[in-house]
Amino acid sequence: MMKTDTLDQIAYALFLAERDVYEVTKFAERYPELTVETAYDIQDKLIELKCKHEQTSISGLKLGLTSKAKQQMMGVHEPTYGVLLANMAVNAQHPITLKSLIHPKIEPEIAFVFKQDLVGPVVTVAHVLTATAYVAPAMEIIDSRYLNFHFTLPDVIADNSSSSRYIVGSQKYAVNEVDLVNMGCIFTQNDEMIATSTAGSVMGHPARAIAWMANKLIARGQHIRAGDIVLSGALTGSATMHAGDSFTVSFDGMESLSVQVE
Ligand code: OOG
Repeated sequence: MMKTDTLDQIAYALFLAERDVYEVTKFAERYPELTVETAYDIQDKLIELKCKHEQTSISGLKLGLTSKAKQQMMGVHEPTYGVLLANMAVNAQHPITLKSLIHPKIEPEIAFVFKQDLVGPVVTVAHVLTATAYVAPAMEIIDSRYLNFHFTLPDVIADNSSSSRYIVGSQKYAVNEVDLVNMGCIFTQNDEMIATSTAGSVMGHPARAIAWMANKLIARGQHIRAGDIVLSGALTGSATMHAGDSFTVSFDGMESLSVQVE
């Protein structure tokens, strides 16, 4: 068992690393007793700190490491989730600044916006689809607070699953308007195609990743709320962001979404 004080210290160290834009070393090496459950306790504490100090609130949730491409890239073989805050939302109309970020990467995502609460423990793909108001193309900027983006599963969970910023397209699509298994995805950087994928690369169906999370959340007394935005996890590996880059994600049947880096 780890002491509450230690959990508070880790949460605060991660909070400061993000606020003051520097890397920290992994905690799992120093605290071999750090489990996945304890890591989610740290994540909760980190979110509390961020809501209080940044005067923001929870806007939704994100899944991480739900596709083979991402699991292989990061050497972690289980999905994770994290919390999205209102101040992480970025408008695609404006160039994105990298000033306050450590070593940001960007990846294509599908956003689900909920019209009903979704409460585990027996949530299925069908329940997720019924509770969804709409889906939209999205991108997530991840920015691990760990040195060289290296972490173990508990480390990345404590760090809110590397969450940093998110961008959601303005066009909304009903779940039956798009093929959430076979829909192709093309990810381009500076007009060059860097990765392709299909919606089903996320656990066979992105709604399956969300069902997995809903069934995990209930064990912690939490659930997906009506109005929440949920990112179902990257469909491809992530791309390192540099000043001047542009990124576009194009899904079959959805309007493409582009961002420009300042
Ligand atoms: C962990 C978060 C990954 C995704 O969608 O796979 C993630 C990381 O790679 O830093 O958000």
